[in-house]
Amino acid sequence: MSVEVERKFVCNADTLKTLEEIGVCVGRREFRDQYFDTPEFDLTLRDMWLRKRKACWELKCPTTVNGTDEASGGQSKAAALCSRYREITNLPEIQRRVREVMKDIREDGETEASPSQEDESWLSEINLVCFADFTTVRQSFTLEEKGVQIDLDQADFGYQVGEIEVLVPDGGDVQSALEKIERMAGKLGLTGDQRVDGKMNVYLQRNHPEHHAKLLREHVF
Ligand code: V4E
Repeated sequence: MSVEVERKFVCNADTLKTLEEIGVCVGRREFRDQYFDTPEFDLTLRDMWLRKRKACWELKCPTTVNGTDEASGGQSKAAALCSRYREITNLPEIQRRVREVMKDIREDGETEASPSQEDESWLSEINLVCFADFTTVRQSFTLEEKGVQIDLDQADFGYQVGEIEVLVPDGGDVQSALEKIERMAGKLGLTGDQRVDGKMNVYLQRNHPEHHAKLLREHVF
């Protein structure tokens, strides 16, 4: 399990020029994301994001422990522009965590973890449906700062966003990841002091405005 620390940014012509000057493009790929939740949005209202990308499952969860942010030591202005999520990619562990949220729906514990990535019966067992489905073309860059990746995403619903990302292994140093991201933002000349919307934020705004409004009210977004 690792923690993904990232800062989104708006990539204008100047930022792109700087990125091409100081970074190396390491690839361009296209992927489809499908996000799942109950019809009542039990997961996303808890800031839990269940996704299937290229046949791999991933659950992103808050890094908070008992309501306290693990990285709260360094809530500088720059850190506040970053998000931190625990990434879980092990399917049985994903199913265990999702079932934990749904335990009031299936308390008898009779559903076992599905043995394979292909067997998707667990989704309907716990009433999960796809609420977002979109494709992204992603261009990735690396720079001399070790462990930092920059992605430029173009989603098929007409939204473009950049992100500076550092993956911190379990027990690793989130604070130093935040510092790396801040340095990188400086090198790219990013001056904005407002959080930039991610793809999902914009997708929900356009496709599920009521749920988007609820996520704002609940301070998930
Ligand atoms: C919506 C959301 C999550 C879903 C994944 O979002 P994101 O990491 O932006 O997607 P993507 O395609 O860049 O994934 P990657 O390839 O990096 O794995 S995870 C957390 N949220 C909620 C959220 C939030 N509360 N605030 C902000 C600014 N963004 C997202």
